[in-house]
Amino acid sequence: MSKCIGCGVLKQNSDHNKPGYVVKPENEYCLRCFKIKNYNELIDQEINAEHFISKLKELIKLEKKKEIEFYYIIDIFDLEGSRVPDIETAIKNYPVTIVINKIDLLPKAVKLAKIRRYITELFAKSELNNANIILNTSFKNNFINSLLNKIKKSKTKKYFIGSSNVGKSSIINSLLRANNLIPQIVESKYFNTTLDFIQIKLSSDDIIFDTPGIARNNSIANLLNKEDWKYIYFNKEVAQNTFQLKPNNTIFYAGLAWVNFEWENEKLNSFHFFNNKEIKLHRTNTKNAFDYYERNKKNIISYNLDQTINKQEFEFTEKDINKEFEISISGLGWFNFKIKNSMKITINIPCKELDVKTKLRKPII
Ligand SMILES: Nc1nc2c(ncn2[C@@H]2O[C@H](COP(=O)(O)OP(=O)(O)OP(=O)(O)O)[C@@H](O)[C@H]2O)c(=O)[nH]1
Ligand SMILES: [Mg+2]
Repeated sequence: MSKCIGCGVLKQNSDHNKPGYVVKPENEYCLRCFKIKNYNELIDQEINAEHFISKLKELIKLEKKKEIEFYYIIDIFDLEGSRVPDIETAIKNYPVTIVINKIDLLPKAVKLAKIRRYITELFAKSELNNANIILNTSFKNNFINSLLNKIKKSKTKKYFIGSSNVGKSSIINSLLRANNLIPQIVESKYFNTTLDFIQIKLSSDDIIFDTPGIARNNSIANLLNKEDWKYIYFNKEVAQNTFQLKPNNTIFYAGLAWVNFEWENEKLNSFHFFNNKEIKLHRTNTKNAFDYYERNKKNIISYNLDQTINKQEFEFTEKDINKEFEISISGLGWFNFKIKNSMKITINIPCKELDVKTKLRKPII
């Protein structure tokens, strides 16, 4: 039997619990893809990250160096959480284009040249310091057309790789549309939508491959019911909220996580939050934070809540005073601020096991 055109996995009709199950052999989409496409319903199918990376390494060995290129896709809303160090190491000696996707989520006023400089600086210190960098969104024709032109310039086989949900399949479907072909790959807000390599012919000599993404194990998405992943993977520009905080104030992300702020004097300080506007922010006093969480946890969107509060603390030294920084939380967005004397910021996430990725960085915007 052939492969499912939605996720790339080999079709079979003997076991409906295994990937690729089709009710009738002539169906183009497997049952799982059919359900995602038509009912937005997921049958979980984990991808083994190690298996994918070893497959990628094997493939690299087989292909001639001049004949392949990698398009490494990253989600701008989860810049750190969507990078995959093992992939970066595997492809570093090949031509690589880093595609910073979902830039439609950034505030319209942001200058793209500034974002490009930021990303260039970020990767200059990495193994991919020779890569091309392009900014992209799957939803805007001008970006997709310029990506299409770039792809058509060389006749190499192009592999779209990266972690799950960065938008690999969405970009390829948009490229198909821009080339007057029919989009066919399944896209969704769930991790591991694409299950195997899918070969796509944009023309007889423009061949691209969609590949399975590696699930983001460090994203706060993992604390939510799958139906609630719309809070993490969304299509509207991020909201910007500024709070004038006093020391010992706390900001809640809809009860999903909260951030405590402390510093030395009683002066107010500004904190600018960038997040999905569907996740409401709430200010309270730190001494009331746990009570607030206890009172509200029934009404909030996470399911894996725990009495154990995972805390990540950020403290700053004197040399950083008055410098601007920001902290990103994988899946939630980021907030920026100016460092003050004895400032301490604590991120609280109610979970025992999940290690949500947070990062102190220079402000991106
Ligand atoms: N805002 C925004 N969302 C996007 C963009 N591209 C894709 N998405 C959304 O991101 C989610 C994942 O998209 P997919 O195309 O399925 O991602 P993928 O990288 O193929 O994921 P896997 O197959 O699991 O590896 C979906 O909810 C898409 O609608 C984009 O440019 N901007
Ligand atoms: Mg995909």
